[in-house]
Amino acid sequence: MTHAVSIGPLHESPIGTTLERHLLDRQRQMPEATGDFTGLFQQIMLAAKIIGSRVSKAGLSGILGRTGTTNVQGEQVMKLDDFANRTIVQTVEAGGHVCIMGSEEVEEPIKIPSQYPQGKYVLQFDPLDGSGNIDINASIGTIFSIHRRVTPEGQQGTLEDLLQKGRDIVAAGYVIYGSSNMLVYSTGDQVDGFTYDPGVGEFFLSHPKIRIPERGGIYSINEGNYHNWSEGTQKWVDWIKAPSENKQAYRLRYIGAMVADLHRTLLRGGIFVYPPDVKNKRGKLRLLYEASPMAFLVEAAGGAASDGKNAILDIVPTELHQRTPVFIGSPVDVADALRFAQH
Ligand code: AHM
Ligand code: MG
Repeated sequence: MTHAVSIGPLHESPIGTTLERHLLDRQRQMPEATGDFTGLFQQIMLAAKIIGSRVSKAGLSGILGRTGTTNVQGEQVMKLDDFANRTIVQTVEAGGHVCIMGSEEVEEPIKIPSQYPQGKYVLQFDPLDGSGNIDINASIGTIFSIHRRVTPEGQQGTLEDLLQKGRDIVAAGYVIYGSSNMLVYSTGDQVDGFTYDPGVGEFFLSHPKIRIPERGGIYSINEGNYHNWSEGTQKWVDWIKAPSENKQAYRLRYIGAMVADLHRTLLRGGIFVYPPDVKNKRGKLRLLYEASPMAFLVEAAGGAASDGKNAILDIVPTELHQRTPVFIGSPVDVADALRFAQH
C-alpha cells in the first residue's frame, strides 16, 4: 500500500479552530470546570444559529412586520425580536445550566419551569438589539452575559441573581448578523471573534485576542439629539469633529444598532456614546442587557466604559430594566469625552 504524501504534522489544523474546540481547550485549562459553562454556551450558540438563519430569510418569509399580522399564507407571523427571545428561552431553559434568565423583551424575570433542573448560572440577554434595522436590511445583533448565581443552588433563581454588577460577569458576548455573522465573546482575560460558515454550520476563530486601539478616529453618537444634550456633551462633539493642534477631526459613524456600532469601535477604535438627554435623563440603553456586557468585552480588550462618572462594570443594578448613559471605546477617547461630560 502506498502512503499519502505528508502535508504537515497530523495535529496541525487544515480547518482552523472551531468555536467548540476553542471552548473545550479553555475548559481544560480550568481544572475545576464541570462542563456546565461550555454546555450553556453551546445552547446559546445554537439559539444564535437559529436566529441568524431566520434573520437572513426575513425579507423572504413574510416575517417582517408587527406581532399579530399575517403572512402570505394567512398564518400569524411573529415579530423577529419575539422569535429571537423565544428561541433563546426554549434552547436554554431545559438544559440544567441556568436558574433564571432576564431578557430585554420580557418585563419580569424568566423562571426556569420546576420540571427542569435549576442550574448554577444566570443568563441575561437582548435577543435582537437594534431591531429597528431589520426592515432596512442593516446589521442587528444578540447581546448576552452570564453570571454565577448568588442564591442557594438547587432552587429557582430570584431577582437577586439578576441584579449583579458587570464586574461579576463570568462571560459576555454578542452575535452580529451582518454581511457575515460573527460571535465575539470574552471570559474576561481576552476577547475572541468567530465568523460563521453557513455551509458548515459552525463558527470559526477569525479574530483571536482582539485589542481595541488606544485611540481611534471615529465618534459614534446620535447627533440628531444635539439640542437635547447637556452643554458638556455638546462641547465635546464640537471639539471632537474639529481639527485641533494634537488631533485630526474625527469622523462620525452611527448605524443605530449598538452591536454594529460597538463591533466597529472594538475593531477600529474610537468611541460610542449614548449620553443622557432631556428626554432620556438616565440615558437610553439598558444596563443589564446592553451596557454591562459590552463594557465587559471592551474592558477585556483594553478599552474603557463609563456612565459619565463611574465605570459601568461597577454599577450595582437596582432594577431589571435600568437604563444608563454610556461612554465606551478606546481608553484615550473615553477619557477625553469624560473631561467634557463632567462639566
Ligand atoms: P432596541 O434594544 O430597542 O433595539 O434599542 C436599542 C438601540 C441600540 O442598539 C442603539 O444603539 C440605540 O437603540 C439607538 O437609539 P437611537 O435611535 O435613539 O439613536
Ligand atoms: Mg436593545
